[in-house]
Amino acid sequence: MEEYTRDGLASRLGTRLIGRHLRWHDSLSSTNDLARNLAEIGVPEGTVIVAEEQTAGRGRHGRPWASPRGGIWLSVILHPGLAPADTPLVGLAASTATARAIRQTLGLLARLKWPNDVLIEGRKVAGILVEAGGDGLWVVAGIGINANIDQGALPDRPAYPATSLLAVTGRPVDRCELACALLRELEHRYEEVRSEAGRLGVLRRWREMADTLSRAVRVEASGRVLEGVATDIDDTGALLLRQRNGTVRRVVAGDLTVREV
Ligand code: BT5
Repeated sequence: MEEYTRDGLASRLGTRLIGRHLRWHDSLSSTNDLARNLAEIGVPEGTVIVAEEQTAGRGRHGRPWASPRGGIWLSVILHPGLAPADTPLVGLAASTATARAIRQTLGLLARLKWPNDVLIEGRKVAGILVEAGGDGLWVVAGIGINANIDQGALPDRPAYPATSLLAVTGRPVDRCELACALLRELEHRYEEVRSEAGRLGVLRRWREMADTLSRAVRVEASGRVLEGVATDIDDTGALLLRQRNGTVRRVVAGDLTVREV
């Protein structure tokens, strides 16, 4: 097993953009916080910030993200040049890359829950936090994977059942190999996001791994609860929800749970 260190990762990576500049920290409040500051001062696109632990890891809407030692907690600075409405595609690219990297390195059937969660056996193993700024110049993609984390160190009552790769496989995973696969996958998916034709590829791959399409779901969006069948995502990554009265509603952001019917 390759050591999970800056040098270990840098020597194996072989990417052209993502991770060419790597910053490694033992402990940070949040890799997204540092990434945002660095994006503002104009560090090169593709810079990756890794932390062994986060003391104030964040989910969406400022929710806490448990980030003890043993996980993969990293943020990538990107300059996608997308219209604001298309920014969610970066999240789809990042979650697709995460699930594909888990499949490639561990052979586990990772699946996707809209918008950006990665599930194994219906439990959340990874989450993505995408933040944009600089008047649309930069986007930070924060990726958290519960790699070598004991089940007991995960939140007690998460919004969605949580798991870790250690809990699923019963043995520590090679974080260096997994992070390497993740950044390589992200490089490919990010290239796709930046071209019209490529975007269709990102959407297609996301759909192929989607756990939540064609299912009865509940979505909490802007303080409202919507129910229906998740029929598809559109070309900006918004969820299309067919409601009981037959109308299809487009949901740009929200929290989805599958309803047991
Ligand atoms: C997310 O938010 O899933 C985005 C998580 C992004 C984390 C990465 S780590 C690197 C970078 N730096 C950061 O500070 N963040 C990013 P959301 O969908 O809002 O889910 C948050 C909810 O998941 C919380 O309210 C908890 O219920 C639950 N949760 C907290 N920690 C978890 C964990 N480690 N695994 C699974 N669920 C967790």
